[in-house]
Amino acid sequence: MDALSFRVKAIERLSKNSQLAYAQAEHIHKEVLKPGGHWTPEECAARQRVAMVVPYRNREDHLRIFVSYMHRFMQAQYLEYQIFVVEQASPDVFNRAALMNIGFLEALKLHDFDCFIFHDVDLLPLDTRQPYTCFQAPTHLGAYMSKFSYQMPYDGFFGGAVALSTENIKQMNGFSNLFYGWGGEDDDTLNRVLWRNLTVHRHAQDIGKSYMIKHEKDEGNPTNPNRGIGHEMKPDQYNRNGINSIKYIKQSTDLNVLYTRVLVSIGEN
Ligand code: UD2
Ligand code: MN
Repeated sequence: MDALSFRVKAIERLSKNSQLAYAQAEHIHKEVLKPGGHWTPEECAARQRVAMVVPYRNREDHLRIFVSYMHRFMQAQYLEYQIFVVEQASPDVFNRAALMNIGFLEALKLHDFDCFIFHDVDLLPLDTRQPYTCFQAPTHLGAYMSKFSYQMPYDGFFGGAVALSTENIKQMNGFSNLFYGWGGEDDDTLNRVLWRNLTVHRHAQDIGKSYMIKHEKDEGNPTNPNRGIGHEMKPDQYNRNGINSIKYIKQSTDLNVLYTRVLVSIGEN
C-alpha cells in the first residue's frame, strides 16, 4: 500500500468511531497542550505562531475527527499553533466568511499570531511535508482534494483551506460579511487577494493532497443565489466590508483540551 492510501485508510478507521478517537486524542495530547488546544514546541523556537480557524456549526462528528487528527499533523510542523472553532449560534443561514473574520479578531485578542489558517472542518491534509504555515504570498492549502480526484476543480479555486499572514489579512480587510449560504465566499477571498496585487502560492500536488470527508449539504447552508461576480462580490466596497465592519456578539469562549470554541451570533451586516 502506498503512503497516500495508508493515510486515507487511517482516516476512514478513525471516522468509524470518532468518539473513541476523540477520547484517545484528549488522553494523548492533554499533557503537552495548553488549555484551548494550544501547542508550543519545546526543543526549538517556533518560526511562526499559527491560529487555525475553523468556521463551524452542527458537524460534531467531523469536528471530533478533525481535532483528533490535526494535532499530530501540526506538531510535525514544529510551529506554535492553536485551534479555534468559531461556531455560529445565529442567524439561521450559515456565513462561513463572517466566521473567518470573527476568528481572526478573537484569536488576536488572545495571542499575537502572525499566521492564520482558515480550514474546513471536513478536510484533512494527507502529507506532513505540506507546510501548514504562512508565506509572503497567500497560500492555498486545499488545492488537491480527494473530492475532486486530487485535481484543482477549476482555475482560481481557493476553497477548503488557505494560509494568510496577519499582515495580508489586514491588507485585504479580511473577508466579506455578505455571503450567506453556500458558495462564492472563497472566490471573493481570491478576488481580495488580487485586489491587493498579491499572488497565490500552492504547494506541489504530490505533497498538497487532502481528504474531504463525504457529506450531504447542510440544512442551514442553502446555495447562495447571489454567489457570483456582480452580486455580493463588490471590489469597490472591499474597504468598507470586512474585518473593519463586522457586527457580532460573542456568546462564550471555552478552552477545551483539543481546541478553543468561540460561540457567536452574527449581527446584521
Ligand atoms: C466548499 C469549499 C469550502 C467553501 C464552500 C462554499 C471544498 C472542500 N471546500 O465546501 O471551503 O468555499 O464550498 O461555501 O471544496 N460548515 C459547518 N456547518 C454547516 C455548513 C458549513 O460547519 O452547516 C463549515 C464546515 O467547516 C464546512 C465548511 O463550512 O467544512 C464548508 O461547507 P461545506 O463542507 O458544506 O461545503 P463544501 O464541501 O462544498
Ligand atoms: Mn465540505
